Amino acid sequence: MKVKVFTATNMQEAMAQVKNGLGRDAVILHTRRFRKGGFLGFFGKEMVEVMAALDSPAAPPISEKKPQQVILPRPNEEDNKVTALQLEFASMRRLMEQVLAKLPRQENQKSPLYELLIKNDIDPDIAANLIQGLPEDSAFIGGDPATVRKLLAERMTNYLQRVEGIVLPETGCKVVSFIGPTGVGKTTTIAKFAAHFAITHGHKVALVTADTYRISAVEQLKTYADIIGVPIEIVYSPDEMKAALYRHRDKRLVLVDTAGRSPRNQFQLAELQALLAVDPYIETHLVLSATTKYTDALEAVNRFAVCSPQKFLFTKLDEASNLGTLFNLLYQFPTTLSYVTTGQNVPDDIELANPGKLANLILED
Ligand SMILES: Nc1nc2c(ncn2[C@@H]2O[C@H](COP(=O)(O)OP(=O)(O)OP(=O)(O)O)[C@@H](O)[C@H]2O)c(=O)[nH]1
Ligand SMILES: [Mg+2]
Repeated sequence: MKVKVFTATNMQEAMAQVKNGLGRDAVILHTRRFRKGGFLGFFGKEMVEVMAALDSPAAPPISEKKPQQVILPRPNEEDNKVTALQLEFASMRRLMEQVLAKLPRQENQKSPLYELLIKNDIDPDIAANLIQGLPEDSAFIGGDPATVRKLLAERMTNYLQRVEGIVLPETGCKVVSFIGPTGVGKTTTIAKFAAHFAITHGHKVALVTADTYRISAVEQLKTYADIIGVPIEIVYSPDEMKAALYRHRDKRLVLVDTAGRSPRNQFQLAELQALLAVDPYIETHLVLSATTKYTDALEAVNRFAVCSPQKFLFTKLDEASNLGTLFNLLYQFPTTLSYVTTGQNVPDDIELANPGKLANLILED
């Protein structure tokens, strides 16, 4: 690994030096502000120091630590957040379903609807529960199998019922942050929102990025901000975050981008938690890709619970072969669903989640 220290009169200049010196894949290790010259640190010129590193290609991969104990969220969170109670409730429900599913129910295995749910990666225990009590004999309800399927779709819709997008208050500023594993589409989704609220609806919007881990990440959002014509702030610490939010208190909407975090890195998650704790009114959306395996997504939800997200946002529905992960998670965690994204195009490929439409997609052959 190549490590270098850069000094400049401001952060932009320092970042330009990092980019020139180490390239776009450089990783920022440390930043500090200090005064140069003057007397006892007074009257000196303010300078910025950035320590950055570049992984040499030959370096062996850094192995992830083994998953440690789950950090539960602060006990006094509001009801609609993924709280410790919700996590406990979800694991109790899961246990109960496992017990129920073990009871002899031969008909499950024969039911074509059960098979369809399994084919669409619905968790077997959840699938068994969903079809329980549905009329087995379609002749019983007029000889129409489509009616049984409709009943099942309605049942599934109930689990997806809690939907709310980004709702701006009558007056004042709304701050929405986006957290989630790496590469799920947080930054692209923020660009979609920025264009939607600023260009389509003419609201005053600002972007704040705390993703200073990679030079290219800052540039990615900056490019969108320039195209859309909204201001962008780059923050390196909770204090800077607080100051940036204060500076943009005249905006209707401030969108906060964060660095993609491995759900297994507790240190990174604690950093993220500290950043979002500067303002209790920040609405946090946990961004998850619909292409993620259910068990991995479940782990991400458990780990990111430390940041108390209020809403789930699912990306990459266009790439997912089915929506099993999305449904399984919302079945386990009765959390509000906000948007789904369906492609890479900014600003078009995003929509408010539609429970009925999603239930029917889940039941597609
Ligand atoms: N197919 C598809 N691709 C998407 C969607 N949303 C984002 N992407 C793509 O996913 C890739 C990663 O997107 P980013 O927005 O950079 O993801 P991120 O979560 O900000 O990534 P990190 O900041 O590295 O954690 C890009 O190639 C996006 O174009 C989507 O809905 N569908
Ligand atoms: Mg990003």
